[in-house]
Amino acid sequence: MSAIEKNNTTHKDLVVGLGATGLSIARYLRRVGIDAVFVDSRDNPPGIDELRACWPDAEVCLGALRLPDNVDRIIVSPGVADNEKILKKARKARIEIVSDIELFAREAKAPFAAVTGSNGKSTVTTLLYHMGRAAGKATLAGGNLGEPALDLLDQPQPDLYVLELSSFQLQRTQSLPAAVAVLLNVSPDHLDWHASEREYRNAKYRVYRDAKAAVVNRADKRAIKETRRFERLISFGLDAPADGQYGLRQDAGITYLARGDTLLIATTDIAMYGRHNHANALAALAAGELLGFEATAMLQVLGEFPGLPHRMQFVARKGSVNYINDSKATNVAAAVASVESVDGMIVLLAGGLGKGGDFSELAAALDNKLRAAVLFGTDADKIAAALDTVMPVYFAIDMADAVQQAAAFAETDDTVLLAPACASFDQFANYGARGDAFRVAVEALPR
Ligand code: UMA
Ligand code: ADP
Repeated sequence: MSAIEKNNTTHKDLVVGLGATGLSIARYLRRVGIDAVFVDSRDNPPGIDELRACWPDAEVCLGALRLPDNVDRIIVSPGVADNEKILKKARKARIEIVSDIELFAREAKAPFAAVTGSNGKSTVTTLLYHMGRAAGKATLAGGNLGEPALDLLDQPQPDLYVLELSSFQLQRTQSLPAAVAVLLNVSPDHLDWHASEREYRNAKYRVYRDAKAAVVNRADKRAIKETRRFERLISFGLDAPADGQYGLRQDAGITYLARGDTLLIATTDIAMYGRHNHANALAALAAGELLGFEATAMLQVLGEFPGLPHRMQFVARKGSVNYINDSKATNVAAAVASVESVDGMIVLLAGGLGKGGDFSELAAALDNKLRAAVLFGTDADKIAAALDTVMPVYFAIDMADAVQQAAAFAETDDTVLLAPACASFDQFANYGARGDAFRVAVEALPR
């Protein structure tokens, strides 16, 4: 029985959103015996059938976000922006507003690592998951990665949780006593949700607030400031590392991941592709050290883990041209990292929902590297306005059209790179569906 139920039998929560998070909140409240009412602005939200199955008499209000009377606390799904009227009203009425992550942090009985950043979160979270297991610890991973955090609490208690956290989740989390907090990088994103870039950045830095140890990116001055209080702090970066820190070192023309002066693994022996993944590997090694993982176990994972699908994933070589799927490059900084990871000329496929991003940085990264750009989706024009200073751009009606045009522009040994710099929701269910459409279109090309 939960503390709330013991002390106050009339306590009622309002759950906003009936997607993956809303459902996990429903399952959690059911487990601990707290009453709740559910709202979603959609008439037919994705989780409605499952809610009815697990909580048949649940009170549900669909089609608009109305604030019912007599709710004591609001648990909000991450996709619901802070400027929604319902949340403004609740703040005025001084009703507590929390994320599922806040509830997780209050309930979790095992230590957890918290991983955030604008890009690389899923990769580092998954690396830490595999490293934890290779080091002999029962490890569970979830959060923004896919499996909602509260669902992890319904599984046998592990030695360690690894949570991927988005800025949306962090913004509504007041207490987060992570065993280790990792902030990978901060670049503008989600400016359609956050009130300002400053608010977005502040949400990211919250990851450090109550943590016991921290991993910091040496290139981020503000992050360095935010982590001054930590006694247990390790930095990572793509420069040469000082004693006890992680970075890159050269030896006899070979680049290595290194800890201080010690060479750990040649970058060519890492199974993941791309320079940004060297940064991700270094951050994971630093976090793993703070979590007590053995170096040999962590290095074995780096030699074997090929990266997640839709992140710099090699699809095929057709007609002497390489096709790479980086559909998860959903913001400008991620697409810049993909472009910088490719040697040689690129035919870029990009477009979708730009979320207020500044595409001029993409143009700068593509200078002297762009054979052609084929653009699609809602913000294709905005990207075109930035890129046509670099090369002429072309427009496609769908992914099959985009891939066919790209194949015609590409020359021997070029790379056709899907790195959209945008979210996918205008044309696809998600970035995975967009990457799958790319793969299918590439497979349909002649050999
Ligand atoms: N929505 C409505 N009306 C509502 C509630 C939601 O229209 O009343 C819309 C939202 O605007 C959004 C969509 O429904 O477009 C999904 O929102 P949600 O909060 O219900 O999302 P969940 O299904 O719970 O999934 C969320 C994360 N999604 C978001 O933050 C948008 C998932 O991350 C995460 O895996 C899941 O919780 C479990 O923790 C996905 C994501 O895109 C991968 N995250 C963003 C990113 O990585 O950039 C932050
Ligand atoms: P996230 O979960 O933060 O979206 P992912 O690990 O899924 O991060 O990677 C998403 C995309 O971000 C990749 O496909 C790549 O384009 C880019 N990326 C990954 N790691 C980094 C990094 N450390 N710095 C910059 N870009 C990165």
